[in-house]
Amino acid sequence: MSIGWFPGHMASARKKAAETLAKVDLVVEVVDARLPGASSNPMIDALRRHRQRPCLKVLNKADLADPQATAAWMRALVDAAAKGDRVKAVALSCRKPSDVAKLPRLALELAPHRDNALKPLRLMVMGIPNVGKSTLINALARRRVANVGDEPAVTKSQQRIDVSDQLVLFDTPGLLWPRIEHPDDGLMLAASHAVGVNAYIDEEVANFLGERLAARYPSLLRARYRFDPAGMDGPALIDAIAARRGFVLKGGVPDREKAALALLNDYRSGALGRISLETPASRAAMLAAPTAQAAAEEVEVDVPETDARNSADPDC
Ligand SMILES: Nc1nc2c(ncn2[C@@H]2O[C@H](COP(=O)(O)OP(=O)(O)OP(=O)(O)O)[C@@H](O)[C@H]2O)c(=O)[nH]1
Ligand SMILES: [Mg+2]
Repeated sequence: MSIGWFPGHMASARKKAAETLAKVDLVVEVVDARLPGASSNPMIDALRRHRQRPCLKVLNKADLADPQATAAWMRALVDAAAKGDRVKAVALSCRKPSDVAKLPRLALELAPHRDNALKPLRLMVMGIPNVGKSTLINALARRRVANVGDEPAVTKSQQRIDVSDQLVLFDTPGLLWPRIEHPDDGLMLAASHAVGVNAYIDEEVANFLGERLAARYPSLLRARYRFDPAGMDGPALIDAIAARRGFVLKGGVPDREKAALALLNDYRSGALGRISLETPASRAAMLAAPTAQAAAEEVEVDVPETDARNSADPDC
């Protein structure tokens, strides 16, 4: 299953963001610390590179992520920054004011010419949906200036907030991109509630999530649901959750839909514990493996090449 979600308001938001980029000093790209690779939007990267704007990457919701995985991501991002990419990274939780307080100083390091009242630092907060952009804006402004909510696409239009003489912020609508290349990226994004609910089927996303959790975090599953997930694939895990929770339809059939939603909600809210869906190593392995579509295209290309070889002069 390939998940995609690029509704009309995102196309307009992309256009508006491209215009506003000309008027800001840097992009604060908020990503989800539980999936920093999958939640990094290549379209945002292309927009800010086009305008040659530096980027402060915020791995937000670090309170929900596996601290070891976050440390590995930070090492990888620091290495990338050392290659002169004008990108800095920080892992934090917008729910912790002391974490957010570090941000303006880090941003100033990327735009040192904007450190006086005549030239306020202008930050454009961008990122995928539901990752905490507006929460970050409110925390930086220290008052409620933007709507927040635990669903994708709460912010539908861009908003400028003049926090002080020194700081101007732009809140922007969450952006995905028109074609998510790797199916696992779409599944990780949907599992983490960054995708509109009509763009995927809960059960399919929960099958993927369940399988990944059974492989990487069996003890968290055991602690939450009180059964041993060893050797279970996604569907078996969903069935076991349904049985354990008594989610049963008429005729004793497991209510897989309800169990799937319970698993998704338990992951999203942190009730299962601190979980990361990818590490730099797992991402590198995923990117190295051909996607099903690339494999299909390769087969299509191979056929005429073989034909051409067969019909060529055998002496050549
Ligand atoms: N646990 C945790 N939850 C967070 C954090 N930051 C934000 N949230 C929650 O994430 C949800 C989405 O927050 P928003 O600030 O509305 O996200 P957004 O990126 O502006 O979303 P859109 O406007 O829909 O693109 C809300 O329920 C927030 O309370 C964090 O650091 N940790
Ligand atoms: Mg928002």
